[in-house]
Order: sequence, then structure tokens, then C-alpha cells
Amino acid sequence: MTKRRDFIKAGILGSLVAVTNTAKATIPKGFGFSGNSGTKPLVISTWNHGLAANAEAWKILSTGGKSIDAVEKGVMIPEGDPEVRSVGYGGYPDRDGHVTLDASIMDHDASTGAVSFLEGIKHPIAVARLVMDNTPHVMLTGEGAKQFALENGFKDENLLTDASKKDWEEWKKKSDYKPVINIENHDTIGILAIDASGKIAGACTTSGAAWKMHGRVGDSPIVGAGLFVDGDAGAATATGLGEAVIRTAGSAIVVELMRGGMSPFEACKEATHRIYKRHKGRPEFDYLQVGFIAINTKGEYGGYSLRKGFNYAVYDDKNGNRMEDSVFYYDK
Ligand code: SD4
Repeated sequence: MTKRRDFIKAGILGSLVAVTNTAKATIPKGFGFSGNSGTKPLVISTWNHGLAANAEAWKILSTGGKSIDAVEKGVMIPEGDPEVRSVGYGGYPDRDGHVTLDASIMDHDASTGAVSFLEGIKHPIAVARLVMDNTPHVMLTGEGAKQFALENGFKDENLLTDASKKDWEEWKKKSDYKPVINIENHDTIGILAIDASGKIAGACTTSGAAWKMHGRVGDSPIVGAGLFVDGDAGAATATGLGEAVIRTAGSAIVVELMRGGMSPFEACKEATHRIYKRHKGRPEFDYLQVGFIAINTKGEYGGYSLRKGFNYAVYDDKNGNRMEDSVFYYDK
């Protein structure tokens, strides 16, 4: 687990970046920078629960293990944590009270696996990994994904905790689908890692937007949207309103921009600006938040978000495991 020292460091670095962000807050143009120049191995994950995921991934990366194993094992920590209300066990349900899970995993060589609309299985990322390793397919969904999981030894479990059930019952009183920014629809864990040998991999797992329609699938299991990895260019993953990320092929675009020479930070920023342009004026713009993180083949990383409030966890040899606040476009 993350050491106390790391949390303290995270706090100091976080507040330094926060000061920079506050200074920029009145100029919604996305000036500033978040990211750094490369070391290997390195792992980066979205949101606060990224610290625990990174710490788990680091056990593998720091002992010469592969990035694909590190990202899978890393995200299993928030997936199994009932306190994380947006991933796996304990996640918020859809509007009918079902916890339905989306996950994807991808390796440097375009090997990839995903599951969507999966119910009753605590670790969808491990099922996605099996889809990648043991089937001729890329994605299994719904009942078929569950059947595949059960056949492979996964347990059928109730993932709706009392706490999430209570919040859902509260939500039902008004049944107004207007996710609270940075809270109700934005805590997907996306993780990207580069191992000591320079191989990149990524994973993304979520219970999706809280109170979504039954059957709704977000960006997280869709390769090119919530996650994309290309060993020759880099990797990116997204959090936030999945519909916006799917519409703009978000993570694939970030990776293509890096291939064209942009830094991870610049690429995340450009993809976010495209989302802004396409969504300004749409009804969902009021509650739209999107954040990207990315790494390139040199082990450089960056992150950017549409609105204030996005942060990510970074772990490398130089500075340990810490939180960094993302630069953002829009302070409203
Ligand atoms: C989705 N991108 O399903 C996900 C939501 C998210 O925490 O980031 N949730 O749209």
C-alpha cells in the first residue's frame, strides 16, 4: 500500500499544482502544463483511487514484471473496494437498480479484450483479460460475458451494497438524470503503464455513469474511446461522460496526436478541446466533464480535463506515488 510519505508528497505536489490552476482559473484557455519527462517504469491512473491501483501495479513493475499484468492487477484494487462508488463492487447502479460493469484492457501489440454490461462479477477487468488471452474475440457483453466468466471460475455475487442502494433510492425520488460533475459519473479507473523493457499497456474499468439507462454502455470498454494503446506511439485513457468520449473517438485520437509528435499533455488537451467544440450548446454540456491521461513510449505522461476537479495518480522511481491535479479548460 502507499506509504504515509507518499501521501504527504502527494499533498504537497497537489497543492502546488492547485495553486497554478487557481491562478489560471479566470482564463479558461487551457494554459499551463501537467505532466513530465520520462522514466521507466511508470504507472499513471485516474482519480484518487489511482494511488492504491498504482501501488499494486508498482509491485509488478518494480520487480521487472510486464505492464499488461501491472495494469490488470492495479485496477483490481478499486474494483474490489466497496468505498469506490464508481467501479466494480459497490458501484452505483443504473436507474433500475442493476450494477452493470464495463471494462477493457489493451497491450502494446494491439492485443485487447473487453466486457460490457456485465452483472454480478466483481472483477470485470480479469474477465476482459481472459477474453483477450483465451478467445478469438475482443468484446463479450451482458449474459454472454457473464456465462463466460462463470465457466472460467468467477463467482456470481451481489455487487449492490447497502450504501449504493440507499443512494439509488434517494435518486429515484426525483429520477433526474443530471450527473453531479466530478462525483456521479467520473470515477472510472483508467490506468496506463510502461514497464522496464519499454512495453506499454492500459486498462479501464467502471460501473459507468450513475443512474444510466438499463443496457447503456459507456466509453470504458470501447477500444479507441475509453482506452487505446499502440506500442509505437503511446497510450491514453478517459474518464467522464462516456457518450462524449465515444462521439469523438477520444483515446484513439490522443494516441494518434502523440504519433504525430505532440506530447501526452498536448495530445490530451487537443482531444479535450475537440470535445468542447462538439458539445458546447448541447443539453448535456451543463454536466459534461471529461478527463484524459496519456503516456508515450519515452515514459512521458500528461493529463488534461474539460473542467476543474480532475486529478490523477503517478508513480515513478524519481518521485514515488503521488496525486497531481490536471490542468483544465473551463472553470465552471
Ligand atoms: C462512462 N466514462 O461510463 C464512464 C464514466 C466514468 O466514473 O468515468 N465513471 O461514461
